[in-house]
Amino acid sequence: MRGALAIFPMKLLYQTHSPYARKVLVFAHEVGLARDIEVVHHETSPTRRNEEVYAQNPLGKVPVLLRAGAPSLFDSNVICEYLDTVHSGRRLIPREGEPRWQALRLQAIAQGLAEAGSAYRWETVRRPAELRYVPLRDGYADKLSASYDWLERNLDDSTELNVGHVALATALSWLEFRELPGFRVARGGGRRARLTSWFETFAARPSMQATPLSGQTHD
Ligand SMILES: N[C@@H](CCC(=O)N[C@@H](CS)C(=O)NCC(=O)O)C(=O)O
Repeated sequence: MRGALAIFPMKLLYQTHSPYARKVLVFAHEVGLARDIEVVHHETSPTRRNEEVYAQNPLGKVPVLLRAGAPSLFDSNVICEYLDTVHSGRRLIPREGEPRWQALRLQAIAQGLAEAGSAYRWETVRRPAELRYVPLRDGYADKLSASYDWLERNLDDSTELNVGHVALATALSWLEFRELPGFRVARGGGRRARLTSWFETFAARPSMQATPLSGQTHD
């Protein structure tokens, strides 16, 4: 099953409540590499330095992939790119043509959802109350809502599974886990039935069931 370039064993600096770290682990499950990766939980926050993570990633963020005898890899996009080269199954990051651009665009939206959700959390629960800025919170809520609407219109549920789907499912799952403005119901009150149905189908996959979110942020 393994490609010639694989460097085993691999260790993943992970966080049980990170959408980005879970994206990598779900990806690993989907391509059959999960058993080759040791997963190590780390708490990270820009207000609480984690030296072990900083030693591998100067941004101080997880996920980071450690490979025997090779440099560490980050961020989640790069790690997924790497993992996709070390299995011999169907590539989840199409190598060329429109399927590639569609998969990467979906991944970009998913990353943006997680980023907007995280920024919203700073303006609602993470920053001390006196430092929160309501217009910024509302601006991030707009990004979430507009992106959910876009996905409801544009998500092509007939496309073969790709990295964009993995990124989207893990981002949506995390947004619900953190009780952020939700994707199931639009601002006008109508249900985003297509996105919801797609998510529920994906969330039932063994890769998602094997990687539940848990834990609190430590700032
Ligand atoms: N673009 C990065 C984002 C990673 C990220 O923001 N990770 C969070 C955990 S959810 C983190 O470690 N944050 C600590 C910090 O910002 O200092 C990726 O896709 O991997």
